[in-house]
Amino acid sequence: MVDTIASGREAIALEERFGAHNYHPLPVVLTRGEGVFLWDVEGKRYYDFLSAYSAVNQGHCHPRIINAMIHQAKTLTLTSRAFYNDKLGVAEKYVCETFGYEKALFMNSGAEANETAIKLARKWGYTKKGIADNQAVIVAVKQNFHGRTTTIISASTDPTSTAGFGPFMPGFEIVEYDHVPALEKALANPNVCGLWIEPIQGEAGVYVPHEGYLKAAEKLCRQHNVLLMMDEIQTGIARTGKMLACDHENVRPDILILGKALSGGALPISLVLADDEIMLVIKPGEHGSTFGGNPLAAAVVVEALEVIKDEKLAEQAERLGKIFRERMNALIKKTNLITLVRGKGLLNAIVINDSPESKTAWNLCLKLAEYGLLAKPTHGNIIRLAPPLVITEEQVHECCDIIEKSILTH
Ligand code: IF1
Repeated sequence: MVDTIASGREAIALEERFGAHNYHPLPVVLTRGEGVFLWDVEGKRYYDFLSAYSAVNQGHCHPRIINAMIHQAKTLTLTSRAFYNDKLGVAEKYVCETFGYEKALFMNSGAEANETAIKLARKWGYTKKGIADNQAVIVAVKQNFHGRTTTIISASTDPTSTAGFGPFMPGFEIVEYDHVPALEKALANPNVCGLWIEPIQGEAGVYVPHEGYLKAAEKLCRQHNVLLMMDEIQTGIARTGKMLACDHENVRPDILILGKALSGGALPISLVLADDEIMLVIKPGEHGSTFGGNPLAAAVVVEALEVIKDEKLAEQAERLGKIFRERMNALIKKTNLITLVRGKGLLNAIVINDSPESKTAWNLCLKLAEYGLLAKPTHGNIIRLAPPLVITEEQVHECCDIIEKSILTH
């Protein structure tokens, strides 16, 4: 077993000395999670208001998910796709029926699922839409976040994601998000095979587009024979108050991209869903990954989604999200430190009334941690507030009290 550390300070020192410095974590060293709670090595309990960026929607270490994982882990964890196994087909059927698609392709990280979607859209563009070889264009939007691989950041407009990592992959056109005329223009290009968007931009600071934007995007995609590639990795799996954020506008993506809470945080699972006309453009041996669709992930994903359904976590997120935003809007009236709260379901963020370069949001998160609530700023002055969906109404109020106390004593 891995050595246990003597103190939080030692854990931080070990990461400083032996780990890449690719993150700037809050100075909290966690050792246990259960439901909405996390405990640090000194035994202090916190409400988790990040949920590992919406990967633990079902709550930390959900017993049903962990038991399914333990059972399968003792039986068979990995066969590779060189052979069949008795779990993958069952999971593929389950997710196709859950989300209403004909075919499923399991990968591991969200970035890999987005890379898969890019390859599907391009190959569909060449073989079905008749785009000339290597001329396919995918339209993406400003302030997107789809992952960290070099092809994905080729479509990024965020210098912290792109600086120093060029040269970049061609074949992406970037337009304004939440701007229908920009789509009308860009999608008219006959070389466009896909429109690649998030239904709510998480990393951009929980930016919710105007009502009707997603529906307009879907309509324009149909009109111009362009595939709607929807990245629901952070917004999906009940987080915004529906199973998918697209469900708020009854939009059906041509390519649905999922990750994170597919496993409830137990292990990396990502998934691409599409109908035969799209998914079957990839032939045997043209795409995959060692762990993609492994039997352990197959067993876990079914149980993790069953938990979402059985515990009605989408309905819970819808109801408690409204209560949360009401409380935050009431708080805004008492302080000038917060300019607005925005979000859907239990994916929300508050915008701090200071420049993104200031330390105000960071210091506020330190104060929140002191009072027992963990959150982290995104893009300087925005704090994402997204607890596991198993939180109770009483706990939402307790957390709003903590946020209020932190703001009013700041
Ligand atoms: C980090 C951000 C959030 C995602 C969407 C794809 C991916 C993500 C909509 C890639 C991943 C994570 C990555 C993590 C922090 C977090 C994040 F701040 F990076 F942008 F949530 F907003 N599409 N988001 O949100 O999935 O490959 O990570 O499994 O990289 O710091 P992944």
